[in-house]
Amino acid sequence: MTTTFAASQLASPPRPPIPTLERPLSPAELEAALRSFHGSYYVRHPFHQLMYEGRLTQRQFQGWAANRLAYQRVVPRKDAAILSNCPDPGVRREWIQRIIDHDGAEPTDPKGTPGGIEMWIRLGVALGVPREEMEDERHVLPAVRLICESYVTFCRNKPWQEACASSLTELFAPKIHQQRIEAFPTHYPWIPPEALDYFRSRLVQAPRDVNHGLRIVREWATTPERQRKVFEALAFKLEMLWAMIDTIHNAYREDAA
Ligand code: AHQ
Repeated sequence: MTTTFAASQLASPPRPPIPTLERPLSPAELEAALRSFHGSYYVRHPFHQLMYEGRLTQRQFQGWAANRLAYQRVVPRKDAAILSNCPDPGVRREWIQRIIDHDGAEPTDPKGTPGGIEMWIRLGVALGVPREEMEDERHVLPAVRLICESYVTFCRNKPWQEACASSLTELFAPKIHQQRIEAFPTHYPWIPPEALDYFRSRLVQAPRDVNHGLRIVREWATTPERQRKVFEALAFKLEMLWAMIDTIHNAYREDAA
């Protein structure tokens, strides 16, 4: 008996349902509705489950780190796109910190405080990928590059408030960073402790960034139409992250024929 798709285990969670709104939600209701999208966050993806259960191979870790650098490198570019569309100096003054967090305040020097992108490269090196092979992106898969570029295009072309809303997948990110900080020493003793530095930095930066993104969204999205756009922006980014990890998972499967 063939299994219909509907009956089969979905390869990914269903796209979060976009609420149909007869009336505007209050700011608190809007935030709660955004948080209810947690079930579509890629922390639930099989690749991340393998990671937390101690079942990833070094090769899979290396493929993940090398490909995820493409994502880390588009983050400041998408934030710059948001800044270019935002006319509010107060918002820009606060949002620009994200670019500094990723690029670093100074050109990287061995003594300086590295930015997030340099810390991610160091993560890849700690996992055994030569620095040159991280930096030249030779291992980045075409689909990963396209998926990451779609985030820049989204933030370039959408109203800046909707682009800010797409960053709110980080509502769910502290859990994913904490799980890595716990799983790596437990299951992967071969990974040096400095590999966790990036995730520790995000445990501080992500909540601060989420607080700002929520303030923007709660203030701007006061009509059913705008609230629907905010839900759609978060749903886009949830699917973008899921597509990225799907591509990495399938490219480095150990059970692939
Ligand atoms: O390292 C990450 C990061 O700097 C950001 C910025 C933020 C955004 O503006 O979209 N999202 C994000 C995320 C980072 N790390 C991801 C991970 O799994 O390590 C999670 C990701 C996110 O949840 O959007």
